[in-house]
Amino acid sequence: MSSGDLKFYYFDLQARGELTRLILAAAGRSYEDIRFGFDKWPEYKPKMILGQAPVLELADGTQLPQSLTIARYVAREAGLAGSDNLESAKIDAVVDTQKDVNETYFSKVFPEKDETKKAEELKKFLDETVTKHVENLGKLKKAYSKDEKYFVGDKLSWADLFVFQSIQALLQAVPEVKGKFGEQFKPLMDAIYGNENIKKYLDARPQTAF
Ligand SMILES: N[C@@H](CCC(=O)N[C@@H](CS)C(=O)NCC(=O)O)C(=O)O
Repeated sequence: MSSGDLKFYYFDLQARGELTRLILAAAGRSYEDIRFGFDKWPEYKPKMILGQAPVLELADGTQLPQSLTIARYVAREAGLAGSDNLESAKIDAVVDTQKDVNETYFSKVFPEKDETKKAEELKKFLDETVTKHVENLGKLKKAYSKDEKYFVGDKLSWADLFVFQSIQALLQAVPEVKGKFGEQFKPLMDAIYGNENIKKYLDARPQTAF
């Protein structure tokens, strides 16, 4: 990726933007991190290709929407998306597996207004969805990597960063998740926190509600 200007537009939140920021940080890629509050969104919305954020804008003005499309693009450019087509597919499988769980939480549990129903959904999410998910991630990792840290092959990929970010976000939203992930992801978490570029970004990033 050239060092020409790259602009990343998103709310001043982690949410759907943080994965791309983490990939760019891991790659040591400079870019303009354009963050806005909800009050400024009416100014930005008409400038975004689909009226939504995040958007990555390339030096020639091309806009890419869709958080995972953007993340996959920057990961490919940064060499964090696998060394061949099969490795890329394995990485996508981990990403899509994690995405399913994130969507279950953010579409079923998080928006529920009724306290009783919310408690039921949360219990089901923790006991069934997360338990199964941890098992599934373990299966993928065992099949795709011999390394104790990474999901695919023996180097960091954007799948690792997605699982890392998703666990962090889930922990922030549902602290009870902590016990569910157990120790099996500790080597990955340690490797990510131990990555100098990522650590620098994590230490300096703005603190946001989610
Ligand atoms: N599938 C899209 C969803 C994008 C999306 O829903 N963005 C929200 C913020 S997280 C947004 O732009 N909301 C404001 C609006 O639609 O006006 C993605 O993953 O990027």
